[in-house]
Amino acid sequence: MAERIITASFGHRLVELCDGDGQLHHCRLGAGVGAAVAGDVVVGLSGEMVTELRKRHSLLMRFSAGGRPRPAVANVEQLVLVLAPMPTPLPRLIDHCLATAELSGLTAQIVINKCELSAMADVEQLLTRYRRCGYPLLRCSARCGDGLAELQRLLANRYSVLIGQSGVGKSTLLNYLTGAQSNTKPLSAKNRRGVHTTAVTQGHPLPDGGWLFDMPGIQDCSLAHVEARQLAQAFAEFRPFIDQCRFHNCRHDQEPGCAVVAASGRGEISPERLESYRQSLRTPSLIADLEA
Ligand SMILES: Nc1nc2c(ncn2[C@@H]2O[C@H](COP(=O)(O)OP(=O)(O)OP(=O)(O)O)[C@@H](O)[C@H]2O)c(=O)[nH]1
Ligand SMILES: [Mg+2]
Ligand SMILES: [Zn+2]
Repeated sequence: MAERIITASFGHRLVELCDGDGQLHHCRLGAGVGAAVAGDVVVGLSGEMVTELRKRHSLLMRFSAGGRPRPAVANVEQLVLVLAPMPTPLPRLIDHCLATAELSGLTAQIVINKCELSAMADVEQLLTRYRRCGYPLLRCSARCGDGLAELQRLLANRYSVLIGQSGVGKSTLLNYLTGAQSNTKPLSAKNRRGVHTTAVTQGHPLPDGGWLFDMPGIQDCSLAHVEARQLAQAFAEFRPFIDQCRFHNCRHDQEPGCAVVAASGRGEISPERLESYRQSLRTPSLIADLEA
């Protein structure tokens, strides 16, 4: 029998479960069961009560502003960061999402949607920055179909989660890939930003095997809870240099003998990524930072 997977968690210990036959049920969590998130696998079920969850092999955390990190999606292996030329990408938010993947032990793939728009020319430089960090990049357009077959191949038989700014087209891609009918909405006419259409993380089976989870657009967030050393490790291209710093507890800021700063001076680490790391360490609210 196929696995029984929690497709969404609604609070008040209410979850939606997809049974082995693809049918959806609303269930409650039994008293002995801890918090459940989308992607959890149910191994014990008594009527409409979940009595046991399988041990998770991965857990994507959500690092919201001003709070403790909270679990967001279980058992996914790859994080698909969706960008678009419109709404304008926010590099600090991209760095936040990539670091979140690294901290949660997931591989990250960047997908740039809406590639048919002429505004693509404005984001090429930014894309080069992330390619240099080693992140694979796929261009696609849910509107005109470019790159969608490749995206399908990338997701086939795997458990993946879509993450990114509101309005980049996560749910539009999900609908195409899974045949779901999730709500999608145009950008606000006033400020050309997304309008936060998707409200809860929701999983959908892919037609040829695997699952795809659609997350609400990232709102405010912060990595200020993460210890400096751990956060530096989450900036993938810093890793080869971290152990070469003079001080073991180097924060890669003003310390003498910092190998990360030296690598940035040689052009091996982008100054924007280094600055983003430093800001992530201290800011309790990314949005407050961006609006300051
Ligand atoms: N031009 C263009 N528009 C697209 C493309 N893909 C999606 N859109 C549009 O972008 C808008 C936002 O799409 P959504 O799928 O709702 O975006 P989302 O990322 O799920 O947004 P949230 O749920 O708010 O996080 C909609 O009007 C889509 O029709 C594309 O490839 N090209
Ligand atoms: Mg959505
Ligand atoms: Zn250093």
